[in-house]
Amino acid sequence: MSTQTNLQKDVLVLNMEQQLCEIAGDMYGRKVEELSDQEAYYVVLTLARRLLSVSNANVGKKKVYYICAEFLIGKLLSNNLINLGVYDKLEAILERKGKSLGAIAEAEPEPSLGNGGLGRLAACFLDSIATLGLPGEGIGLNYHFGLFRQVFADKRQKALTDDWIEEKSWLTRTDITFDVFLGGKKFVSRLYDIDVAGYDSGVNKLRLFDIESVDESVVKEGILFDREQVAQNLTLFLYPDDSDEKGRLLRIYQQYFMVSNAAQLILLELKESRCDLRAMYEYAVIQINDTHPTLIIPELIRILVEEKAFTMDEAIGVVSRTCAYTNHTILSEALEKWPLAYLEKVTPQLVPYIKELDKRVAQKYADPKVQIIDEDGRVHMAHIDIHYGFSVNGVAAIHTEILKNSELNAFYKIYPEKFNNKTNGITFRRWLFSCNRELAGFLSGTIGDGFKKDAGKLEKLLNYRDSQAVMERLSQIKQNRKRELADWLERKQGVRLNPEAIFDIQIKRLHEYKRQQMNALYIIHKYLEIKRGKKPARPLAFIFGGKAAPAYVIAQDIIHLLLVLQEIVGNDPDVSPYMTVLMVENYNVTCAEKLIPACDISEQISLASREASGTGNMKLMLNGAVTLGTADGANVEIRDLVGDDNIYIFGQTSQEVIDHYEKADYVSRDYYDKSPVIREAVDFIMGEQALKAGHKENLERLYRELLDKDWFMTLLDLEDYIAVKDRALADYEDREKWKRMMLVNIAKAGYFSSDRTIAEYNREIWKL
Ligand code: 26Q
Repeated sequence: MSTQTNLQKDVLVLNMEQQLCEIAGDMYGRKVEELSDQEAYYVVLTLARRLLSVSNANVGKKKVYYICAEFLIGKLLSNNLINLGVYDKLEAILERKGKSLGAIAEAEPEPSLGNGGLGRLAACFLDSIATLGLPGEGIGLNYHFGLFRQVFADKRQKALTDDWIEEKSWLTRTDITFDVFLGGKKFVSRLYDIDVAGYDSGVNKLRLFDIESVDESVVKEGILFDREQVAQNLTLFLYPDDSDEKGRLLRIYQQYFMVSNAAQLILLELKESRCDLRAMYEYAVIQINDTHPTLIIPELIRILVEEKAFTMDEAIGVVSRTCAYTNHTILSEALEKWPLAYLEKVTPQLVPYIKELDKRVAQKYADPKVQIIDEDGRVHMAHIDIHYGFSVNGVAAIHTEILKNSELNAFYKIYPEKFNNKTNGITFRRWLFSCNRELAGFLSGTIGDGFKKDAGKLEKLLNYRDSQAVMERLSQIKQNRKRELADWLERKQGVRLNPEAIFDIQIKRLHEYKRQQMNALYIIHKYLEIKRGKKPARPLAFIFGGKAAPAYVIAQDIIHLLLVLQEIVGNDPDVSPYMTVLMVENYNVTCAEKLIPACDISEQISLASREASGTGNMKLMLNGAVTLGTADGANVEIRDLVGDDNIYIFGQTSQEVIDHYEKADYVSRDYYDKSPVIREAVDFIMGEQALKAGHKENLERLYRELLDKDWFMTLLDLEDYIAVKDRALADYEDREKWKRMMLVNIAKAGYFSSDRTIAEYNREIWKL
């Protein structure tokens, strides 16, 4: 905690320069000034690890175990230095030696141990748990290859392996090993720890389990590998959200491996703190993220019954008071249902317990919607969490309402007291202090440092809503980030963006419900307008970033369309002075840190009711972007905070969408037939120009999908989207108005600090 003194750390910080030189000497036999950025990175890493190792741990009677299959932590160096309170000092020391800390930090390989929102949220939460001084740790898996590296070849996504682990890294190999039984065979795990520094606070741990027998050479081409050899491939890969059947069986192996280790670690720690297991819930709370760690429930029950002499009733009672579940998605296809036969194969030891849990539910409730095992013999993981946990939360207000009133309504009727909302948040340390130091510095200078510990204080900025000088500075800072982004993209991808253009950015995983395809249709519409002579007031830059699960065919097709548009627009001299389309390759946390501060218009255009929350929307708002979005997920709360004048909301409401699904009355072809604007844009996909630039196979499939199915209702909102987006672009020309909108968005972003979210989890669920 900040109030605790820590002499050892203070001394280290005082002698930081000397330490740095000593480490450089020991590692390379050279002076710091003579090191490459890469070498300097390892030196600074070593120094930071030393500082972490002498920092105080956050301890207390009760601890939260945040179990998650993904922790998308991103590069850690800058963030750790900021949280340790030494960034500025170290930057100055290095500068005197002719080195740039920013450039050194770039040398770190990014640990991409997550697919997207859920994994990044887990990383933000660890930062806030540590910052608030709460005892807690993350538990997950040490994937040798993070999410695949995306490259574009022939205007298609290619997936390559992402090996991020180097000899010197943030991982600490521990002596803790456990036996895990998979498919009846014994495997030995090992625990690796990563220190997580709180901002001006103590340190917690992220605990990642691994297996020693993993063999990276089983990877053949791209990310293909032999899936039969469990021992060699158990923690080899993070699975892309949405995989094929074989991949899925391996997912269960991974999930049980994670959960078995987690259960053993928790019980070990409880033993060390001499807790009475019958009061386990007074010492531990387990937060289950999505259904991936659900098997921890039957696993703990099994251990208590078989090894700790609990009766079944006692075990179920204690575990149910310890576990809480967070739902991160309402797409029914994403709610895990595993065939019992799979579980028999991977974890036969759990099957009797799952059957017992099922039997108890069946005895009490007749409704087939709430059963654990359905008539097809599939185990509904979320149902285990809801029946046998004490809390069920959604991740944004509207999402929780949809869970209560529609998706999980049958459960809400049984357990209204379990349901609660915890609107997501983001750590301002990474998403403001680190990625936009100039903005953070300017804010400190204007409204004081208070917002750094209490994000709500950002509202003080509203006092300056009529200050020309403040708004001018905000706009200059945005311009600086746009220039930096343009330079970086030119180096990275050889495409030059005009920093004077409006930067319209959509960055997130590719998914039909997120509707990148709707943005693409807008771009086609704009392109054709310009061709007909209707020039925009200022150049437009449409920037995308995101990966598509390799098995998700339509998502691949959408990437293809975007790359085709990038080429058509880029090669057309009539249009290229007025607009650019750019799909950033291999979008990851590092890219996000450069794109977000440079954004003018934040695209949050999911089909209403489908995006649980979104967190990119919060990061973009915090950095002064204005949201163009549907009334979905946290966009709704953004609107409530900034007011209708400071956001662009369009499209049908979540209730209207839910009604369409219920009545099955949405027919995309009707919209196509009715509207010449829609028809023209959709037809462009199969027009001569597109077919010449792209592949018929991809384009035709996407075209047919839009016309014959369009499950996520792209055409439903397209006309409204075009109208509102055009209005936003026109408003941008009213520079005063726009700058004030930027200011209001920044000022109101405080609510989305993950410190607020975590304080709520703690107050209402964890009670640490
Ligand atoms: C499941 C089975 C097999 C393979 C992969 C998966 C899998 C993996 C990852 C399913 C889902 C995910 C990730 C989900 C996710 O990121 N959800 C997002 O969570 C964010 C944090 O709460 C929300 O802001 C987003 O709205 C939500 O989409």
